Amino acid sequence: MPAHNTEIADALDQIADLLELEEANPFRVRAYRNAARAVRGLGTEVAALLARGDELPRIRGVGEDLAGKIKELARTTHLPLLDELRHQVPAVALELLRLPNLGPKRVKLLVDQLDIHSIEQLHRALLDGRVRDLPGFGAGIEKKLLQAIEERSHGPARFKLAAVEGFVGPLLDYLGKGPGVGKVTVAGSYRRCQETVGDIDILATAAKGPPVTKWFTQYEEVARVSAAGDTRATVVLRSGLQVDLRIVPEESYGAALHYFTGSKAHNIAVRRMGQERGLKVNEYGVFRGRRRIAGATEEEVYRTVGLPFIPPELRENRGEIEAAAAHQLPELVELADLRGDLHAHSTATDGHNTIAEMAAAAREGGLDYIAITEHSRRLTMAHGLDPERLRRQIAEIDRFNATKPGITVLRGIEVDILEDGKLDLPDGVLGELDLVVAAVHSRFNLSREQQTERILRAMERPHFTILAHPTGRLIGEREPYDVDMPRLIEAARQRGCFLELNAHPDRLDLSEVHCRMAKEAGVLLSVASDAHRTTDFSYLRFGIGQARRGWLGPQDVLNTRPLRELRALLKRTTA
Ligand code: DGT
Ligand code: CA
Ligand code: CA
Repeated sequence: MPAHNTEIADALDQIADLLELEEANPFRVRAYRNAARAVRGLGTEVAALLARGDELPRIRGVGEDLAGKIKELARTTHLPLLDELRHQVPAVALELLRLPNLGPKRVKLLVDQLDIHSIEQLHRALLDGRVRDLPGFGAGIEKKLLQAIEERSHGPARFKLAAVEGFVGPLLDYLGKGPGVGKVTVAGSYRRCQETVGDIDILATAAKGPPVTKWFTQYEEVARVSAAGDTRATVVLRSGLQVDLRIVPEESYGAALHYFTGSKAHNIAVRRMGQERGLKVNEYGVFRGRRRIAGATEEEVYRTVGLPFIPPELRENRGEIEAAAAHQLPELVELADLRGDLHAHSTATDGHNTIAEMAAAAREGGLDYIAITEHSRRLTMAHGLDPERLRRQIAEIDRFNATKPGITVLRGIEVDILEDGKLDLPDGVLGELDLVVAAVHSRFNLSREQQTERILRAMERPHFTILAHPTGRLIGEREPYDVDMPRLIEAARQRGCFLELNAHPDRLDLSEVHCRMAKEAGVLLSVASDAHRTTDFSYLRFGIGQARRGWLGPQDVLNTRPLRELRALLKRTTA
């Protein structure tokens, strides 16, 4: 059975960790790490490439031997080397490596110096204060480890929406071919486009349930069957993702879809609306006494309780029911409304494609303009631009636009907001640009007051246009920095500048709540991909999901504007 790229990459990372624990040659360790990163970033499944008879793309630092191992992993999900290494290291080391901040070096110290043989022992050692005094540890790491161990007992982690997407499509296709299956749809938090999902909920219609649940449990990606009955089943896929399937008759489809889409809070509020009319609403239909009066479609369910259809992204009981009852639901923005993308990188800094390639991909995707916004010099790791290189890029963009490429490339920058709120490039060169996207990339741990002041000061700079990824969070990895968002929004309103809704699936930054706050203040949002390669423009769809959850309509989004209108809005900030 072929492996997914994420599985291959995890295996390569694990080999690197284990080699490092064994104090293997650092170059060998690094080769595995590089290979893992490269495989994770590939746009196509390695297994699919091999199945077509194509070769692996060339990966820097990956020689023939390692490429052979990647292929073997792709084909079989197994590698004798990995099994061998796993036997050589103590079992607890593997578990410890999964905790945050614990790499091979620290794991070795814990095992050798504190004689840790289980997570429980580590927990006790942390509580006793014995860990923080080890070299290379400290109070910060102590706190993070305690937190992680305590969170482990609160059940499995949630999955990012984008990570789940790849599993949903093939599963729906498979179920669609099941015996007697009519409709198949995904419901739950996934349908509501929540940024993370706990599990996948799938609804299928069929006259007879048992053959369908059997078909479901036989899906090749299933690792474990947790429950299988006549009309429902729960499985865990090889990725660790849980999937719940419900099978209902056609006449209950709408009611069941409504029920399993949730959210629970929305369901309860709708049920209450029904009760006020003497109706019972559940997953089988809407009933007056014992008579079913609705249930085949969601529209029907809503209509019987006196409401128009409510889009899934709004179903959180955050005022959507009241708005629907008053016929004041917002018109929600759609992917097709976007005319451009105002945050993208190229090979000049840490992107993987040239400006021409990025522009061609964006045009293919139906966009009329993109802004190239490279990092600034402070980000040396990303090879950030200094004024001289930025001016060269401006000239390059002008030459490119002069070739009439069928899309307009705007001259931008993603300039660093320095610790003191100054921007990382002088006003002179910033004034030569069409827009200045500014972002915090350092000192995430300032106090709320200091962080807010820092950003407010940056917003006051003469050419500041858009605050990129406004809270700096990485979903599941880095908490947002502490900042007074209502104050930033108010400042943006007064200043006439904009906030970004970064659509990268690891970021989705701004949150839906802050999106709605910005909308209410009249501050436009730039829904932007932060593309580092041509395929990344597809991230815009995640940004649109988040925008819809934030009640945004086309008018609330900066980059739904045609180019001419956009230029006028940008001028407000750069002139
Ligand atoms: P998740 O999986 O944690 O990301 O979030 P959901 O919303 O997908 O929740 P899940 O999978 O537990 O249940 C799917 C839907 O089923 C949920 O959105 C609403 C509905 N549901 C589940 N439990 C209840 C309940 O006790 N009452 C009501 N009214 N609805 C429920
Ligand atoms: Ca769910
Ligand atoms: Ca569920």
